[in-house]
Amino acid sequence: MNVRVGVIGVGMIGQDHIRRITQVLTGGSVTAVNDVDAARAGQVAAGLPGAHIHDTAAALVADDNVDAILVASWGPAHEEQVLAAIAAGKPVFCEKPLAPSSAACQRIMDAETAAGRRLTQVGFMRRYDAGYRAMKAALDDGTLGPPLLMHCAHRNPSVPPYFTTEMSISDSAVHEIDIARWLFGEEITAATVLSPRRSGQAPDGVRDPLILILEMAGGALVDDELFVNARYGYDVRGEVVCETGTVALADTSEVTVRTANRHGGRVPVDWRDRFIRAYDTELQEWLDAVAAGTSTGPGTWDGYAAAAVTDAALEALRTGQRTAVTMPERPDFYAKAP
Ligand code: NAD
Ligand code: ISE
Repeated sequence: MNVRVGVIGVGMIGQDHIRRITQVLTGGSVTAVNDVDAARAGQVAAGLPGAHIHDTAAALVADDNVDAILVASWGPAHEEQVLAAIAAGKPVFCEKPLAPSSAACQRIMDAETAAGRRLTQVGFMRRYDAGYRAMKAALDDGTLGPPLLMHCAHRNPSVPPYFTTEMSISDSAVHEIDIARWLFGEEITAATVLSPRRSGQAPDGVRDPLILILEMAGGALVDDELFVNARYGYDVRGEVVCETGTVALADTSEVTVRTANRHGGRVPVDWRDRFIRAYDTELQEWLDAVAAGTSTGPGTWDGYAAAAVTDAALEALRTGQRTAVTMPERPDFYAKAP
């Protein structure tokens, strides 16, 4: 089956996903686009023969030539667009965050539960990265013993002008929040945010770097350095310390060059560069699942749980206090696959 995809939001990642669906992956085509920036929608559609430009996201969702929806608009627009897809009974891939608050994610969960079918996949692409997958296999294997700590770093060279201190949590740290839940197979129970000396490279009003500390249900601690104006490149690190060993993400450089008594490698330019294969695998598996009428990847519960932790971390950022995560038990409808 060829899955006809309608894309809402054709900015940086929307265009990158269109490129991979049309040029890299199999089993999908892009038949419609929508963006509040009509000129941008027109430019992108010009490169997609036969694709229809819709004035509204609702019209795109209703299009009979669209089997599935890819939402890559800004976070605050996600809720309405995902709800429209669910109401139409169409599978939807939504970029992270699923929605900016746990209350908004709860409304999506309610709608999906009422529809009786898991239709939503959230863009937590790190779960598809070869490095994180190998790390999870090493932890699940058990030979390293129980995990005690995880050290993470999330460094961006720079961020767009609209980026706020809060977005270091809601937009960036949400990836470590999801990956920690996935790696440990546990929920996060509390968050604390520390704010060290501010980098002179940070735009006015932005507190950068930050340290986020997450408490896992099983007692392990995760520390996450968020440094979104690190300048030198895009650098994502992770190491889990267990009772009898550790497992760390390897250097992503393809080669190491040695010369003149020095050695060095490449640092990725940005997230597209660092996670290119993960995005490919993520979207290929989504297309395959849509074609098969199933649902596989991180879903609405994962988007909700990440938002609940984000809510707590934002409160911790505001107050300077350790903040407990408020979250119900995982509903049966979202039970983990056996
Ligand atoms: P962007 O600003 O480059 O693009 C967003 C596009 O959405 C813009 O063209 C904008 O005009 C459009 N848009 C905004 N509101 C809209 C609405 N209501 N209806 C239709 N179009 C709308 O941003 P981006 O960097 O591409 O980010 C988009 C989303 O993808 C965000 O949720 C972001 O967090 C996520 N993202 C995920 C990753 C990842 O690693 N998984 C990386 C980058 C961005
Ligand atoms: C961006 O939205 C992403 O999701 C990237 O993966 C992340 O590294 C970056 O910090 C975010 O702004």
